[in-house]
Amino acid sequence: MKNLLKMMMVLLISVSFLKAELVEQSGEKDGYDVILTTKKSLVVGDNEFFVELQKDEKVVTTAKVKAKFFMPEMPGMPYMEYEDNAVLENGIYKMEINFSMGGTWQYHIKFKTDDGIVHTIRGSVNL
Ligand SMILES: [Cu+2]
Repeated sequence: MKNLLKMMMVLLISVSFLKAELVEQSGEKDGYDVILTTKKSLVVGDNEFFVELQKDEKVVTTAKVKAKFFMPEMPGMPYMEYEDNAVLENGIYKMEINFSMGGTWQYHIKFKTDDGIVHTIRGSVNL
């Protein structure tokens, strides 16, 4: 009986590991490589997102980065959005985004570079 319980625990744990899906997306805009990641799978509530910016394979740490995550209006649900300005930590821009529900959230990540130009990259995540 004890062994069965142990086996079920192991199964449960491995299933939850399989379900843990980290965000890892990359895109390119105006010669900049943008890498969006999370260290945990997305949840309803607060989530940390990390953005790495590179140009010509060099890390760019002088940009102003912000993100907007939003979900269009649906039957019984108004348009929702959440924005945050990133904070630079060890060469990586960090943001905290609160998701009020599961589903597909679209995002716009804007980064303003030294030349004053604002670049926008678009995508979506699921939770
Ligand atoms: Cu919704």
